[in-house]
Amino acid sequence: MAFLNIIEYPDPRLKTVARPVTRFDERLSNLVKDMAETMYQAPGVGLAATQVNVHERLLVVDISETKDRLHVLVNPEIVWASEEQVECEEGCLSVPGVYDAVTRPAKVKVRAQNVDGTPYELDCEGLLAVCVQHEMDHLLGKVFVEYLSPLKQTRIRTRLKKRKVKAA
Ligand code: K1U
Ligand code: ZN
Repeated sequence: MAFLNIIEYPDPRLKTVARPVTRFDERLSNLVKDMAETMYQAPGVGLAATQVNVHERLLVVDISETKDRLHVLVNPEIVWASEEQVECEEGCLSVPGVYDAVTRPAKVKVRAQNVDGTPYELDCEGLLAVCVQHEMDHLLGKVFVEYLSPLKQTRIRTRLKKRKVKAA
């Protein structure tokens, strides 16, 4: 297993739209293991393949404190979303140090495949619903800061540029 490099905003590769996964092979199961390890080590509660520069429809999520409830979603699709919306503070491993409120459907039902290709459905609410929607946005090339005002987006870009210069 290996830790993968997480791409940071505003890297243009984060805008890539992921293609469906078609091969459920050893390469996929190794990628899932590496993504899970990278997410736990970061630490984070979710990670989309886009963030590790793999442009395939795959994400991992684990919102448990015990880090033993990993959800692997291959080719996820939202098949139902509640009318009820919820505002939640979001963060992103690709936008380090930035947290802000985003409003999304409070509950979603997601159809996905597991690492073997077996289809299943997942009913999500609370942080799981927020996290799954956030990760699915990554697969469409969208980062949560795009829900914020243009002024906030400019400030975030400036802050991250300064952070990068300082780290160099
Ligand atoms: O980068 C990502 O997409 C992962 C992101 C998921 C997320 C968190 C909160 C709301 C929406 C989406 C993170 O994991 S950011 C880090 C974080 O929130 C966290 C880290 C350690 C423990 C608990 C939470
Ligand atoms: Zn993110």
